[in-house]
Amino acid sequence: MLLEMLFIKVVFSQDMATFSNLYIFDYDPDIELDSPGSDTLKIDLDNDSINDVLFCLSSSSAGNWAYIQTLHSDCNVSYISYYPTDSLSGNTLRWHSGKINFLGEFDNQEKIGIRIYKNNAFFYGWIRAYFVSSQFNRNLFIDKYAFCPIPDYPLLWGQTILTNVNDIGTAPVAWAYYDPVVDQLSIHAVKKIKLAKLLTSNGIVVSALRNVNACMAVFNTSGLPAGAYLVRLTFYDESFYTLRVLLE
Ligand SMILES: [Ca+2]
Ligand SMILES: [Ca+2]
Repeated sequence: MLLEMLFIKVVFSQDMATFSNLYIFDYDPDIELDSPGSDTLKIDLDNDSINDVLFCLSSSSAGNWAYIQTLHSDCNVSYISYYPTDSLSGNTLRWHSGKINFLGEFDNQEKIGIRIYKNNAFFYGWIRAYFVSSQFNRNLFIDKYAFCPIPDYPLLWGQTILTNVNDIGTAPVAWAYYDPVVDQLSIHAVKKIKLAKLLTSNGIVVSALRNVNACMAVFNTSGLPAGAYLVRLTFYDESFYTLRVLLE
């Protein structure tokens, strides 16, 4: 189960990267770590194919300890417990590297800030983790994370999903990737697609994929003239989303 989730996550988040100024990834269901030593979760926040942090548990006589570990020297973590209103780029936070344990706040939630240094700038992101009591122990859950690819942006922890503070745009519901070499237009969405229609800019349906039941739908574009097209998505909650795509 966990392996399957991780696989989905990796494929999904890599595709998420290119089309937004704030990437948000919300695990559904949340990732649960409950086995010290064997259960781990690696996250590549900035989507550059280099994992940035790892979550794991380690057992002790007092129960499981939860750890977050930075996986390279340009990544730091901070706990936001004491300065909840300051931005991640503010100077009140202490940034750590290596393997650091965390306990959760009073509500069993841990607000984790992430800072990545590259191209002579800092980039910020955040992770929400929490604990749930299980028998005599606490299991760790990773709920969601976000990353802002704008250098030095004063991102708030929890922006935008948890606080609804939304001054730099939300993550897209869906996005497209067109590969002219294999004549494929892939549509990726944050929730399962029920129906995907490819339409000309005049609204004429060129192709329709029904009962997709996945977060990705792939159109074969061979033989289609170059130009602007629309992709109309219907989800299982009956909401719609329309994307404009260019085929060359
Ligand atoms: Ca990375
Ligand atoms: Ca979640």
